[in-house]
Amino acid sequence: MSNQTSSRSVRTLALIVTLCALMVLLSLTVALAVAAHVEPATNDSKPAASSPVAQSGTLTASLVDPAASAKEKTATVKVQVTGVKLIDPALTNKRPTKGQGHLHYRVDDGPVIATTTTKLSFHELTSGKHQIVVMLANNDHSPTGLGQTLEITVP
Ligand SMILES: [Cu+2]
Repeated sequence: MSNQTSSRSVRTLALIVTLCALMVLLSLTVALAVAAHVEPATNDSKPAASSPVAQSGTLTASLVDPAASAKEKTATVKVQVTGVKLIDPALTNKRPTKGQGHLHYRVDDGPVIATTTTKLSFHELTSGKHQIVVMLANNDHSPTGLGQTLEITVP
């Protein structure tokens, strides 16, 4: 009789452990999904990240007055885009569309700035060499393949 009771409590314990493991797994999945900015399921048949749109157009980026700006620890980037309309991705349901995109700016390993502005200044740059990457992104933030890397050396 005591054997039966202990085997029942072992089974109950195993069940509790299994339930706990499931809960941990579930919350991990949710945390990962949030971390990866996974979109809630929509009517879109294609996942956004795996459907980059090849844009036909040009992107030309240049530094405005680089020598004088560098002395002020500043870099001002001016971008010219042809063939693609710059549009706020929030207005597009993040669906990649040919002829639509926005810009990504990034200094060194800093955060990516996503914007439709074609002129952007970076201040308080540290002394030394910096890389500024400008690229045209699709509505889903995937790269279009158009982009340019600029370099600036702050004294
Ligand atoms: Cu983006």
